[in-house]
Amino acid sequence: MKKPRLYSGMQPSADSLQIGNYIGALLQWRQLQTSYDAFFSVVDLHALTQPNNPEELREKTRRTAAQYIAAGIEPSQSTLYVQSHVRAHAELAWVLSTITGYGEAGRMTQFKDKSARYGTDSTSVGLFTYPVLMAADILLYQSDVVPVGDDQKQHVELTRDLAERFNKRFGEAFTVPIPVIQKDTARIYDLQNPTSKMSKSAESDAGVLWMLDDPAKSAKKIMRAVTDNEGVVRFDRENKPGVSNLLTIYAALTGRQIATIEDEYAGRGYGDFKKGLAEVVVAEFEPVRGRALELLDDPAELDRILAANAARADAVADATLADVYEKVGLLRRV
Ligand code: ATP
Ligand code: LTN
Repeated sequence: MKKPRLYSGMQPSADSLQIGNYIGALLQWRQLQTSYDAFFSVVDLHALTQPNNPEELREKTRRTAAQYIAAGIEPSQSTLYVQSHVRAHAELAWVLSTITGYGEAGRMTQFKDKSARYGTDSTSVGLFTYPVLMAADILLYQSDVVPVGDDQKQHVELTRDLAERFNKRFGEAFTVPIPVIQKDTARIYDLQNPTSKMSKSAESDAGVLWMLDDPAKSAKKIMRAVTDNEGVVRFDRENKPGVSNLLTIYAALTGRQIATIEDEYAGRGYGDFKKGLAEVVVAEFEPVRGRALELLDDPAELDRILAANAARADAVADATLADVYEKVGLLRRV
């Protein structure tokens, strides 16, 4: 039986991924890749919507791909590739943009937030059409499911609308995808500011646990994480966001229940608890970091893996694009 298709991706917006990307995305991806025909991309075209140093963007793209593999995405099993290597993304995005309403795109909250923050003159058209490119990513591969964070749900809803609209107007070309929203328990917060989401592009890195950081540095950040004065290791997101966040990380990495961890640390202080967590994090990240650095030591080999996977992606994407071009009435080049 054919496996259902799965599509997801991350922007190469930092040298290292952070533990939220690992727990909230990569751990799920790793698990899902066995039951789905999975496509995972490093969405470098999307990353162009932010200012970048060209050499650094290239490096971040390689590093992000290496971390996917190091975290257990198998490039022989899943199709792990760089978005810009597959020309069809930009081409389908153009066609989809012609059936996207101006107002419809303007209602995307991510765009509204960013344009409100920076002003329309500092907000590019690329940022405006970002969700259309994302729709192209997903639809090119006839994806059935798209695991994403809550913030991307609206973009997948737009993708569904565009797929249905196109199918109705021009004939069946696309599978209508279903968003799979990450569980709340997979959401990780900043260690210094435990009510905001941990993020690769956080302003300060004091509260961010990087996958590629020196383990001693990560341990130190955990020891310095913001907690509270109660001194009891207890999950209470509302009143104890710091401790609750540390418990979430602990539980996600060990597969243990939060209640079991609370019991283990009953009557012991935060120092002990943090030390325990630091050991867990370091033990989890050490092999991942080692493997990622090893891959990055041989960029030519990594580039070969990415090229082979891009060829696989090309085959699927080109078939969809050819069908779309035919359906909308573009003259075929003979
Ligand atoms: P940026 O700051 O560049 O937006 P980010 O670290 O917030 O980056 P994204 O690239 O937006 O991460 O997201 C990649 C994947 O990681 C998504 O599936 C997203 O839901 C997940 N993710 C990101 N941050 C967290 C977090 N703090 N907790 C859980 N999942 C997260
Ligand atoms: N916008 C997403 C990244 C992304 C994506 C996709 C996710 C681009 N294309 C296709 C799933 C499917 C983000 O910022 N996390």
